[in-house]
Amino acid sequence: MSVADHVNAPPLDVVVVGAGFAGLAMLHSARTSGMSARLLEKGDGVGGTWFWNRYPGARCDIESFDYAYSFSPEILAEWRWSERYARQPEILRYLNFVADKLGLRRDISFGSTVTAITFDEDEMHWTVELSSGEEITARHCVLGIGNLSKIVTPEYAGLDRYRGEWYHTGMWPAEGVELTGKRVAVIGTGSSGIQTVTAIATQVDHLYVLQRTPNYSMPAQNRPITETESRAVLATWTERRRTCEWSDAGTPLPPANLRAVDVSDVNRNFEYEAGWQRGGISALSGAFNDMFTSEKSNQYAQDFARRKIRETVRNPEVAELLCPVHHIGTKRTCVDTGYFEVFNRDNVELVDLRVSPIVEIAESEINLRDRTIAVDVIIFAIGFDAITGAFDQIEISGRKGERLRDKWRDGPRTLLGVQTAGFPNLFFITGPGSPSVLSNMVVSIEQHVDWIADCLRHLRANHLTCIEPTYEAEDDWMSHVDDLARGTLYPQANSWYSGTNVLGKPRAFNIYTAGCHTYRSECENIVAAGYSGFVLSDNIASVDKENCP
Ligand code: NA7
Repeated sequence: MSVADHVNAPPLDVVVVGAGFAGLAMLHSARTSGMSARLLEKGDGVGGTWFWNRYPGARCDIESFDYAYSFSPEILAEWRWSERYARQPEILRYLNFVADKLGLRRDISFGSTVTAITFDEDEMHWTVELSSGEEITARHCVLGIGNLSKIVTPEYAGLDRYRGEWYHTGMWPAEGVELTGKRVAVIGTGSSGIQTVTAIATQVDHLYVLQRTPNYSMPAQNRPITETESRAVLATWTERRRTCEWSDAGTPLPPANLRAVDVSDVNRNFEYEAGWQRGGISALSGAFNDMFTSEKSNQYAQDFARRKIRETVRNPEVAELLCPVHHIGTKRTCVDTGYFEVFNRDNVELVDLRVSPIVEIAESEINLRDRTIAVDVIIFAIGFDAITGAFDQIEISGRKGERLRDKWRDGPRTLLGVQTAGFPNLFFITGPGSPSVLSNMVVSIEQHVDWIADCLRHLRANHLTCIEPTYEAEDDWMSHVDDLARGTLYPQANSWYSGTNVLGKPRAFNIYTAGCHTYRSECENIVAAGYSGFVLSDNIASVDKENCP
């Protein structure tokens, strides 16, 4: 069937938007629950983040064994990861393998950009409008549109006159880009920039790394996975996954029991060094339990990370420029294999944009305040309008015609990150107000997919037709999320976590910071209490009456 087959047809049970990890799992779950479902995806293939982010060196910062679905024993048994941290092409192959294995493609419409989603109160369904003008209807709508899917568009004076090639890491051409022997500038030193720089340094003629803010980066300690290791991990994988689900960040790392402020310098450095050798995003944050709550603890970890940079980068001036000063972890920590070493190469030059910002881009060069850089290729690794950006790309209207973008003007409002009041039967996967990007996304995605599927089955079993949070419960939840965040160092940083990387976006830290374990308990308790904080009904009129802002 195609989209056309659903036009003027009776409403589907579920329409899902986005064919990344979230959407694929949701489609599968809806189908296995006996619901009619269709998934709409703007790209030409499955993959979401991993479909678009094909830049050189793109790699996951969660271990491959844990960055995988748990719902299919068959997939688990048949798939083999080749490296501790998988590269983008391998993750994309995995998602294609899953889509084929589960026969998902027959219910996916590719090349289908959703432009509007409108709730019809008379008919009690959602109308989903595509850029083609086609419309389909569904009783429930689930958005798996990603936390990092709307790129920050480069807006530099003169870019339209630039004659060279330019690319954004988040929209990298599928056919790849030939960079051999070229003069290349990478703008941005977040995860995407750091991975790109490391991957292309040996290939290009000259590489300019244009840095505005230096970032902390932990060594991946990446390595191939042998068949023997795979078998050993798979033998106890179910327990490992359960550990992830009830952990702080959705990974199998044992919880740290000590505070950095309570141990001697020798012991502290011993723990940091052990973490460094273990590698990965929690190399330092996993060593003690107070890095995100204590200035002093955070300072210890910062000092250790800066010392590593100074030990690695031979030119002391360059090393100082690469040393970050913000609280470690409050901007997304990067993971690398040889990033700082790149700056010991003769063909790599670090350019400090704080000293000399970009003034404009000319026909064949970038004009900085103090100098000009002639380049053949510019790579913008300048990030995403995260968390809420993807929502803004769709005109979403709920009860009484209220627009989501109006409701969320000062920041998103949800209960649990799965629903927002006034928008019945509309669900979000890893939405704002949930642990989302502070956790292993696949574990958090599966939790939400299970929660939503259970909820839909509950509605069906009880002959109910709609669910939405109460405004009161939503306010309480967002205050709770805010209180938790204020107890940490996170909100102090300028980053995509709090929206400060996008001009004009309200500063708001809407990520649940108390960990996956606590969040999971909160979700379970709400269900056990009969979906407390939600209005469940068999008619919209009673929802209208009961739930007012
Ligand atoms: P990030 O982490 O938001 O990094 C973007 C980088 O680009 C960061 O260094 C920014 O500096 C820099 N930036 C942004 N705008 C500009 C302009 N106008 N001029 C110069 N430099 C700029 O995005 P990524 O794509 O690297 O990573 C996103 C997530 O994807 C990552 O955390 C992983 O979870 C996967 P700033 O810090 O704002 O000074």
